[in-house]
Amino acid sequence: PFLKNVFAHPTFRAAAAPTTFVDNHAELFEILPDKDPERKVLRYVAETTVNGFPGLDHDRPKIYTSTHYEPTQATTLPNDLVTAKDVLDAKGPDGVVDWLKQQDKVLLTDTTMRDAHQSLFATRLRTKDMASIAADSQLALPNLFSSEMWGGATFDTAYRFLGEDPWERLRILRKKMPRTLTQMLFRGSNAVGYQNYPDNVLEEFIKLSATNGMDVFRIFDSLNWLPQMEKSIQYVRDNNKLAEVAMAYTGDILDTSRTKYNLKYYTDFAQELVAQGAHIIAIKDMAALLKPEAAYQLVSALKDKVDVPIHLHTHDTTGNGIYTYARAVDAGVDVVDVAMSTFSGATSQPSMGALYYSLTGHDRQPELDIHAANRINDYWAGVRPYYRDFMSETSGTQTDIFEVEMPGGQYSNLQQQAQALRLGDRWNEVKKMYVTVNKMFGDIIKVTPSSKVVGDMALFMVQNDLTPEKVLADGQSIDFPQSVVDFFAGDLGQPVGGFPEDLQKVVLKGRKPITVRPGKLTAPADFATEEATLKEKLHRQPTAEEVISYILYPKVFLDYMANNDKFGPVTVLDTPTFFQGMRLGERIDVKMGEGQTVIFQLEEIGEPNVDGVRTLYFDVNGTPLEIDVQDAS
Ligand code: 3PY
Ligand code: ZN
Repeated sequence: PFLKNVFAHPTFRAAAAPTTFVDNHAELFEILPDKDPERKVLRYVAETTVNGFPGLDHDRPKIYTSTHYEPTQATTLPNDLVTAKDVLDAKGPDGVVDWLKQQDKVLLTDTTMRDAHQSLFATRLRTKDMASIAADSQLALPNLFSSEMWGGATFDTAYRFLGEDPWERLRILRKKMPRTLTQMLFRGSNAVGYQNYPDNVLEEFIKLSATNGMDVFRIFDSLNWLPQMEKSIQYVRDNNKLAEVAMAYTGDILDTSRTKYNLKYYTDFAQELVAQGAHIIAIKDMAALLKPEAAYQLVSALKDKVDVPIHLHTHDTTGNGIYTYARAVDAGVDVVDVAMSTFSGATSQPSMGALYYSLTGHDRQPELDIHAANRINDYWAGVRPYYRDFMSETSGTQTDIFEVEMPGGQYSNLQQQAQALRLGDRWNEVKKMYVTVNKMFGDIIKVTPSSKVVGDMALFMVQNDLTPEKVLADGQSIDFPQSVVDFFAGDLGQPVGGFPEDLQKVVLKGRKPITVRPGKLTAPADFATEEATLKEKLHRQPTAEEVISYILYPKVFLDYMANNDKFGPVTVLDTPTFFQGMRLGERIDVKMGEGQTVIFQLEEIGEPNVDGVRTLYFDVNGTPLEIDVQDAS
């Protein structure tokens, strides 16, 4: 096997093996270890069994779902059915816009596979658990407008925490739901990241997303600054896909004392977005601040002022979700975002079933086979417990968010950051400080990544016992968090009404802020060079998707590749095993490929030797196999 490894090595094959070749490639001496995928996956299982999944308590009991799930009976969609995806494929994005305008009932977007798990359990939902239900979901819910299943934080999280290729997820789901519109959240010039990217990176990313199967791009900017969205809108249109452009909702249009983000602000903004090429306008209520009457007024005003469909997105954090949707439906909203009941509520979206039932007797009640939806929900109810370790401790309704204005997705994250800084018991202070910081910053839109800037500053001020007065007085000698400096330098764009100048001065300490679109000043990415660099690192020709992922997230991507090399296709493992490893005596079936099931049985876990190495004894399809693992405890 050693010689086989040597001969297979690209450098050796290129007949360029220098005398240091063997020194530099110690991995070739790993003869038995882990050359075939199933050995690699077994190594992952062994390591997770001994040392647990990073950040998780691995002594928790391993649970498997016991929920009964009844697959959808039908195997094909009705002949006379025309789905939104059919319309897009036949008539393009303008065809979908016309089709939407002809619908009398409110349509639904199912966010279960993106925002719901991003908001409830830190974006950890695995592709395997989505793929198992995707085809059945399409059969059960053919009248959906779309399924939001990609983008936002799912992209980096897949690589970072799940050992998964997000592009593969997109392709798998696309294939299983060929007649459902796929939808993603796209952070404008920040793409699926937290910083500004060059225009040609946005262009390439959108093109690849479209060719891999994305239909609807919900584009937003974290400061509602149109210049940060112009390019993305154009690129989506260039690919003949739907540019759904979002206005992030903040403040309260019903509060006449708050004049910055009032009804006129939103209707003017919507008109600008339509002029810029938006096919659909989304109202993105990420912090659940849109009260029912405000929804009624806002949707009515938008229906009056713009001639494109309106798609409403909210979270249920503040508990007003269903009522807000019901009033938006009264006002003629075209589409609303809901999640499968078991993935709904609190920081997630309102429940699909609850909305359906609440609109009983309403002439715009969505077209939905509620029993079929409930069957799909049974599946998700079985999946949810696998992710309990990632659920936020905070559950239920939080009406204080009406004042704090913190997005659903940020709440648990910031709380964890506070705990890491030993500020866990000062969480209420952090929340109050979040409000204070927002005021100091001039009342800005708070959504990824601007919400992160406010959160970073709030933590920093609580940690250092700072007040707004102290910050202004002593600012010249304060070393502010990097995200705060970048924000005031204009790297995220310009906030509504501009920056507060006195604070900007102390934060920047003489650095000159930019006032133009950051992408205007950013050099384009050099794809050929990036590709060559990556080729060298991977010892093979990278795909276009790998190159763009490397450009967006160089370290995250390379770490993923290294892990993938070591542990193989861990996506084949069931979720409890992926997070918990195996228990002594346990037996699992691992489907390595079509018709290729391997059975792992854990026979014995050896005591650690003097170096802390344990030997795990497995039986793999009847053959004994030992794996040594360094016990890190
Ligand atoms: C994201 O950017 O990921 C969000 O969900 C913002 O609301
Ligand atoms: Zn959201």
